[in-house]
Amino acid sequence: MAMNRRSFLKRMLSVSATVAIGPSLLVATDAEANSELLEGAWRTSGSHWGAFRARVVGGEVAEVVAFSHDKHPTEMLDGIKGLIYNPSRVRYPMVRLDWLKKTEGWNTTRGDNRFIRVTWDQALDLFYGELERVQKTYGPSGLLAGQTGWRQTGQFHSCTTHMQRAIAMHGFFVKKIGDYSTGAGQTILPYVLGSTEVYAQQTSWPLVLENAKQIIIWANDPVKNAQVGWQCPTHDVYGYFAELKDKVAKGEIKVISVDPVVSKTQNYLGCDHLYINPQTDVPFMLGIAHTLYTEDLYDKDFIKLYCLGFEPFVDYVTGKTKDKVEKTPEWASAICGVPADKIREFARMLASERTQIMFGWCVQRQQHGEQPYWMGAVIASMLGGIGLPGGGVSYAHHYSGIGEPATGAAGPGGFPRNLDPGMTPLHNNSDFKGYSSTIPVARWIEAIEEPGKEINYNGSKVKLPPIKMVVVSGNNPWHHHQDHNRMKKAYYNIETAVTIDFAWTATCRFSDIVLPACTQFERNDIDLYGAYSATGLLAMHKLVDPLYQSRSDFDIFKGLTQRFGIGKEKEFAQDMTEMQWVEKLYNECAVANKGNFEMPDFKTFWKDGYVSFGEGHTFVRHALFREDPELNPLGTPSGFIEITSRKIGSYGYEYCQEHPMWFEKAERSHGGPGSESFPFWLQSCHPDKRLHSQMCESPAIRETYTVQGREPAYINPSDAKAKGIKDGDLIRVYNDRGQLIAGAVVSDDYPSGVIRIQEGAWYGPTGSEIGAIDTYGDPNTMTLDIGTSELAQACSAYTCLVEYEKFKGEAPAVNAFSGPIVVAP
Ligand SMILES: Nc1nc2c(c(=O)[nH]1)N[C@H]1C(S)=C(S)[C@@H](COP(=O)(O)OP(=O)(O)OC[C@H]3O[C@@H](n4cnc5c(=O)[nH]c(N)nc54)[C@H](O)[C@@H]3O)O[C@H]1N2
Ligand SMILES: Nc1nc2c(c(=O)[nH]1)N[C@H]1C(S)=C(S)[C@@H](COP(=O)(O)OP(=O)(O)OC[C@H]3O[C@@H](n4cnc5c(=O)[nH]c(N)nc54)[C@H](O)[C@@H]3O)O[C@H]1N2
Ligand SMILES: [Mo]
Repeated sequence: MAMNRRSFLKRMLSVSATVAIGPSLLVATDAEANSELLEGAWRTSGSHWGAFRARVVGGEVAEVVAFSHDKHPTEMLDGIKGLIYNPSRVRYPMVRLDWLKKTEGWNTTRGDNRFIRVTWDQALDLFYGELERVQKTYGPSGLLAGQTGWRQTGQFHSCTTHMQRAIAMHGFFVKKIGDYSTGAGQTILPYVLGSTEVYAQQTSWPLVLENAKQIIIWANDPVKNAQVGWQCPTHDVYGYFAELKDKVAKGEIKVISVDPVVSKTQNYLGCDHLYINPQTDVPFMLGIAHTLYTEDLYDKDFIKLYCLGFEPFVDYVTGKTKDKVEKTPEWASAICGVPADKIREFARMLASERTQIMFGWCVQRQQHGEQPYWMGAVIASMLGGIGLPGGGVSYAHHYSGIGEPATGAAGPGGFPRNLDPGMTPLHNNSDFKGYSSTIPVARWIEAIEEPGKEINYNGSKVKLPPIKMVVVSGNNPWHHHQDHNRMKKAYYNIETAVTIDFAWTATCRFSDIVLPACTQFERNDIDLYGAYSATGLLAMHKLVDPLYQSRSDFDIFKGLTQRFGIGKEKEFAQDMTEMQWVEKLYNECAVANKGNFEMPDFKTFWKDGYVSFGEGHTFVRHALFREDPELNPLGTPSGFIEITSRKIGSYGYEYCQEHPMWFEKAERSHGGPGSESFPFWLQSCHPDKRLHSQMCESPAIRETYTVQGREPAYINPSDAKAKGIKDGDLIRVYNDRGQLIAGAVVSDDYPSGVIRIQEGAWYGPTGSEIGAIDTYGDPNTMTLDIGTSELAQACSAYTCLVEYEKFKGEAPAVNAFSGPIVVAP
């Protein structure tokens, strides 16, 4: 590729002094790769928020506009510039003062945020030294590097993959199973429907719109949640939402949102609302099942042909077994708050016409979260619509464009997470000394707290390993994990915490070594356009050079592996540069698609920034199974829908038995346990205007929703009035586990007894002491950290009660976004 000398010189001149001393190993190659992208030219990129083009002027991103193929761009694109340029950027490698000096009590001062600046070499030497020490002292069970999260998009620069491959070259480490999103769902549904369902393609929206007469949006807010995607979203699904809105207005499809709150989706569609008390979907569904059964409204043929174990379930519903209580609508009503007549009416309505039930994921991110999903499958089976277009049950229509027609094109592969054949770790010791090498993802704090404890998990025993070192990249556990004060205390047992991030999140604050990564906008990559639709491929053109002393994760881990021995960094990188990798992934994708989709050569693709795979095709979930259950069995033990699971029954668990059941929660509002002391249910739903904690740091977009600079807390007008709180006031929200300051937004969308604070708000405690008030408003300051049940051991963030009051006195300043307190060594 010929170097355009003039643009290269111009680029060099526009690079600021700090960046010029930056150590990128790949500057020459990058400049070459971008040489055709002239100063001031539009560059293309994908992201979790959608595709866009950006113009760079004078070495700075000047403008970001939505990609022309995206007809429904999210306003979160306005936050992109703020991700690159903001005071929270991690600028230099930093080491925590008390940790480095081993000051007395050094292990209890994490979170005081005092750090000293070190060079890259010093930081990587320290990181390597700690890996050595922990492997030699404790072996592989001492190191946790298995957590993953919403690292930025890009097939090559998947940062956690880089971290895990590098560490695997050093030695074995503790890994995780499951995720925070769907831990309960992905564990229970394979027993019931034969696949996780939550990450599977679902019936295409055009077929749903054509065939469904009724859609139940159950614990689900797709209009809010489809704004982001695991890979770059096309947002085509918003075209279908618009059609649905139109059909609702014309009375062609009846849509009901089953939710304690009035969601963004309900407001958008103008659909009906069925209010339900929080965490009580199972009693409501049992009441529905009771009506369908006793009024003979269920599809007996479907149950006979496609399901197993209906009778034991019916015996439970009719009160013959277990608690011997008949699950009448009256029984259900007393718990779920829906009048008994309304439950009957709802059940009759479901049975009257073809109904598509669409669950969100929130309802399984609570204690016993396995049960509502299992019950949902049972209700859908009784209705008999599974496998029909516009019928049955789905658990993913809100996620990553699922339901958009798909082209079937192969997407690009990625950088390898594991070692290549023939590679061996420096410390080839896989002896976990009887501890488990894999733990359910959300039980890691419990492991740090109580090493050696045995817990049940999905039919097996897990012995929690004695973790002494934690390495985090591409996720932010000090927002995503529950009960931060418990985390603080648990971390006293940790000897070393290393974080690699571009943003000075709370996870950096609670770490000992922090390495500055660059953002996706400071490197080249390739993205799939439409995670499930495979609509096309996007070039992710580097916009600017890595800011300050940040490096790409690829470069960071080349630097680390260099310390493992001569030539190790080459082994890590398979001796290829960033651009060679991007080109290789593209070319392999072209080979995989040969004959079906013709792709231009790499140079042309890189110049144009986009390749389209054309129109997608429609699909009906479970249609093949319905067509012939013998020829196309489900992946369950029997091949049928398992209303009763012998296998689960054989585990002998208390809170997940052989068929779905109602279990009372540890904490529940509206008269449930704990509500006398803490009457309000805290729902820490996914944020409308950011992706978890990402973009919370972006000042322009944060200003559009904060209240006096704090995270909003959405509360009910009569509750607010009773407490003398007005819209715009600061409030203190608290329970026995923690406290925070938030800004009140008083809205009729929230029922009495409910408070919403969106997850992902940056944790900014006033100090390192247990119980310090959070100045910005991270709900995980207060959430409960327990597993859903012995089956999935998944995140139960939505089982949480709190109290709140008007904030009195002078509120401490927000300290979440200003980076570390830099002290002299
Ligand atoms: N209370 C409550 N808690 C929850 C939830 C809830 O509903 N309620 N939801 C849960 C769910 S479903 C999820 S998925 C999790 C999400 O939890 P996370 O995935 O941990 O959340 P993110 O904020 O996306 O964190 C990603 C982090 O990676 C960093 N990062 C991004 N790209 C790169 C990169 O290229 N290199 C490096 N080095 N770093 C990068 C970002 O700056 C950010 O700090 O939260 C869970 N926690
Ligand atoms: N804008 C944006 N979109 C996102 C994300 C983001 O951070 N920002 N994160 C993505 C990720 S990682 C995930 S996992 C998904 C999350 O997807 P979900 O978990 O489905 O999303 P939530 O918005 O938290 O919850 C959906 C709805 O469930 C309702 N709900 C909560 N509890 C109950 C209950 O007990 N019963 C009933 N009936 N309803 C209940 C809530 O009121 C809310 O309206 O979203 C994805 N999409
Ligand atoms: Mo998630």
